[in-house]
Amino acid sequence: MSMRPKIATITVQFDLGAGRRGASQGPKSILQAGLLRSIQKMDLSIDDITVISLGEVAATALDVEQDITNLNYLAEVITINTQLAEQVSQTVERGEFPLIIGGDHSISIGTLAGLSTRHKNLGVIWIDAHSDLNTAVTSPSGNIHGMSLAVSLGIGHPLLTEMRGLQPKLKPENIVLIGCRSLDEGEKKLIRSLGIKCFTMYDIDRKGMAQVMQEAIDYLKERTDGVHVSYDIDSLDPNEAPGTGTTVKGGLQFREAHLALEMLHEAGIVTSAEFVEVNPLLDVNNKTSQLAVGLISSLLGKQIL
Ligand code: HAR
Ligand code: MN
Ligand code: MN
Ligand code: MN
Repeated sequence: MSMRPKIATITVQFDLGAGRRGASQGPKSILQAGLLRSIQKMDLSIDDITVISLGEVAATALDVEQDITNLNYLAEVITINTQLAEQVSQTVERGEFPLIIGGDHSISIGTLAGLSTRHKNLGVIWIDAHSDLNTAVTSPSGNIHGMSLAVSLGIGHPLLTEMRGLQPKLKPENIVLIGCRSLDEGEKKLIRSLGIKCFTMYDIDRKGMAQVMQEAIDYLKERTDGVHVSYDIDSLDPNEAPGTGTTVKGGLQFREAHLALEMLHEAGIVTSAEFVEVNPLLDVNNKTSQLAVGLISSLLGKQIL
């Protein structure tokens, strides 16, 4: 964020993309853990918070069949993401920095659809234990939070992929996955066939986070017109982030997670970000919400000294 634009926080109270309830309460919990105070300490200017929820909108009013095979809560996912895409699009048109707080990871569908109105060559750093590259055909669960990256590539149900236009929102060569350690067979095939750049936990162990991030930054810098950071809190080890719905052992350590975001800040390439999958109902002493506040702050430029 070299020009330090105004930050527009968009909270999304939604968890029907996930297999268990609770991530809809992530935004409230992260705000209670002191997000705004932490941002204000950094002398950044922030806009009013926009709150998005299903609220009174009857998802069933949508002309979507309720029992499409293996796409759980499809109508609700479409409803929330259509609203989010509109808000994100307005934010970037105002020249502000969208900071989206989820909610489960299905909200990336709306975020990326909204960003695509401004960025024709958007880069994405997807930090996650998973790759979220499933379709209704390959998904073991039918939960749409495991499909959002595929949808943004134009792969999936047309009601999802065609949100705000027919074009795919992303190019596979503009994506970097970081922290993967739980990939389904269909996802592995897609990563290989599309040539998506992927730094698994093995690569992080082998090279160290600093080198992985430097490679990711160098790779995206030369080919994109902006970089979105999509941060799934389950990228961290469950010992650090117990408050999330699909924990996977062997994840990022506290300092590795911070270092990645500190380096992204320093690189000055990030134009938007989202933090997802904090589930306060599963948390221990608010640990995961506090962690999220710290991580967001690192990305926005908080320094130790
Ligand atoms: N790959 C599994 C599925 O599609 C699990 C995905 C789960 N969770 C997430 N996404 N939090 O990153 O169901
Ligand atoms: Mn995810
Ligand atoms: Mn995940
Ligand atoms: Mn700075």
